[in-house]
Amino acid sequence: MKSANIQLETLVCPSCTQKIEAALKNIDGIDQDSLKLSFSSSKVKFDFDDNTTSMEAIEKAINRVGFEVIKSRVK
Ligand SMILES: [Cu+2]
Repeated sequence: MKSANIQLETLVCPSCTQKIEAALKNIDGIDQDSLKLSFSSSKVKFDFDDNTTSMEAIEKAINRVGFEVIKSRVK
């Protein structure tokens, strides 16, 4: 398990977080219980299994719903 910390472009309304959350819920390999989105800081945190998915795939899923990833960190 790896833990990811993503800084998104500034989110302008709470429905943005819902869109991103919905996109991340469809990804196998993300530990859904660990998923936390902060509207006020435009950040996403979660744990994921890097044998099942990759940061690249996750970032693409975020891009697909219309948001930019500014920075991501994986530990
Ligand atoms: Cu919005």
